[in-house]
Amino acid sequence: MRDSPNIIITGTPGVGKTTHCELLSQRTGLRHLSVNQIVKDKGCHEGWDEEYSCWIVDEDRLLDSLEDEVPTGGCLIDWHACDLFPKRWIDLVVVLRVDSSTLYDRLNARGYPEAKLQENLDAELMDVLIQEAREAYDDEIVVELTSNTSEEMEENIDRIEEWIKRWKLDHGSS
Ligand code: DAT
Repeated sequence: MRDSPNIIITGTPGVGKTTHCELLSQRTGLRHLSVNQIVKDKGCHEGWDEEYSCWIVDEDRLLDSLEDEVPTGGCLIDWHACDLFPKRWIDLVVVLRVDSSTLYDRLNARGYPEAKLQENLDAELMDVLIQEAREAYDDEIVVELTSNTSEEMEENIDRIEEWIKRWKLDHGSS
């Protein structure tokens, strides 16, 4: 039993996961778990992929290192994948979406190598993350939100904050 929900904030790199999690953490007190950071800090990987410039994640080691923290609740899980977390851990999955041109600009500004940039643009166009979320979790807990502008981000934050308050009321923990 947890008295605060666990929320996955997912989506293609560049959609705004980190920005949403930081704002939500400030507003709600939920903890921002940056999975990229955990993979790096706790060594949950099998080395560095030069072509895509990212860690090759060891999912078993990652889950082991989250096992103590996540089940107790109150986590905003920030990652570009979502289907490895056990269903019993998760109360809401937010999939952020952006237009191709916006995503291109954001990833280009990050200096992504061409192969990685193109792979992520394709993934966003082909609905990879929303499909992964719908396959892994019940439809009722999966929400798709757009994040092209700061106004949309504000609306998203308000909406998720309201959802957290309602979850706490429903679970007698507000
Ligand atoms: P992610 O964690 O999904 O990789 P991010 O939070 O680091 O993405 O955001 C990538 C960049 O885009 C960063 O410079 C902040 C900006 N950004 C994110 N969401 C935005 C939004 N809704 N409106 C405008 N800029 C946004």
